[in-house]
Amino acid sequence: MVVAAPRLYPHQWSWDAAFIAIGLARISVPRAITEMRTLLHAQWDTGMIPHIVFTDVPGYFPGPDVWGTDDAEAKPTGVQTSGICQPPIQAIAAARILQAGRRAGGRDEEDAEAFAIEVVPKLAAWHRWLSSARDPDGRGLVEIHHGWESGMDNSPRWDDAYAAITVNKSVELRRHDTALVKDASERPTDTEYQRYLHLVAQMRSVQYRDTEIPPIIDFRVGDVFMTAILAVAAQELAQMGADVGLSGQVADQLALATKAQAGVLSSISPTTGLCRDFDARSDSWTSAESMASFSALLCGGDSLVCARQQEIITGPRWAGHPDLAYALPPTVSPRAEGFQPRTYWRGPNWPVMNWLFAWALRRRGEFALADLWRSEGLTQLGDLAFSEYYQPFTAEPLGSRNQSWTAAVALDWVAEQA
Ligand code: 9WN
Repeated sequence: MVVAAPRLYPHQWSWDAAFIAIGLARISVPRAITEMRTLLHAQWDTGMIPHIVFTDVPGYFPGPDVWGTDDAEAKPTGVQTSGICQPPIQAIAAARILQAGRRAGGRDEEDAEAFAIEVVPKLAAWHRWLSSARDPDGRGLVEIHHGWESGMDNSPRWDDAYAAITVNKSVELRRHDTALVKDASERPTDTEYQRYLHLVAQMRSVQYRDTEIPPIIDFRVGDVFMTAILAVAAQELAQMGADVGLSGQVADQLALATKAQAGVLSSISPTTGLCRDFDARSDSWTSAESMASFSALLCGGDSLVCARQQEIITGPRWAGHPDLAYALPPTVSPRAEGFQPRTYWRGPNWPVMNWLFAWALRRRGEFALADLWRSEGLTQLGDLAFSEYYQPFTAEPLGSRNQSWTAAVALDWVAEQA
């Protein structure tokens, strides 16, 4: 397996692993398969793919002792994991591995076919779990119970939900991240971490049992971006299942994709035309503007909605802002109140997000914009820092260096462009 980053993240992360496998598939089908197998080996009995699979390397907080998932009945034994999940990129990666194997032929093709047959049922179970256990109110949106599940940890998307949380008993923070990333403003604050840990403690108190979490957790938000990814991932899986003769195993995936797509479209604000998350605790749509506001561009489903979102994201409020170093969308609009160009998910540009949106645009036939973001994205990565994120005006590399998924994105783009 590949760790998410050499020092900051010395373990395997779920959606990182999928992006990493997409990059690896360009240079080594067996390595891409190993990456995915390692992750899926840690899949819980419920179908959940945990967000972290721990190595025994120390130096990350919160580690296995804080998660305490050994008490969770659904966790497989012999592996240490966190107790939450992340966006479901895995079927997209599996389909790319199959494609790469078939392109290469020979042994790679045989391995990729065998791998596809092995993972189709696992990924189908994962999607089913997201669509059922994580949609307890039947709203059509995947509900998350921690900002980390969104992958966009401290995005303004979660500000209201987090503001409503009162942490009664503060936890001792043993953070390593702020020692490794020298400028603390690039990372979330201690107050944010107190809330993060509070939610982990709540889930742990019910041994991570799916049905017992919603009634007790202080964070329940329907995540529109995760839902859009589920919609495309389920479509990819339906196709891949049919390709390897396992149509029966994926019989529900297109319906599940349609439900997720409808969930995304139901979130569109009639005033802005943008997607929104739904806060189940306050029973209201959120108003924060972020890259997730453009989730319809990932899953499509309504050409007028997509055309409007594409116009906004390429306009001066976003990727067309005149002061940007590259014409790429920052995680938050530079014109939004609270935009912070150096702080994690509150403004910087994330290469992996550029890849995801460019991939989805290409898939929906939007070649010109997909080409532009690939070419701008590759130029940005020409600094060879492979940073976790970038200051959008100066292109200064921020967060971790040699972040694995950033390198993976570069590998895929270079090969695709060739
Ligand atoms: C918590 C590994 C992960 C990414 C997330 C990113 C960051 C972790 C952290 O790093 O989150 O999961 O410790 O900050 O926000 O998207 O998967 O690269």
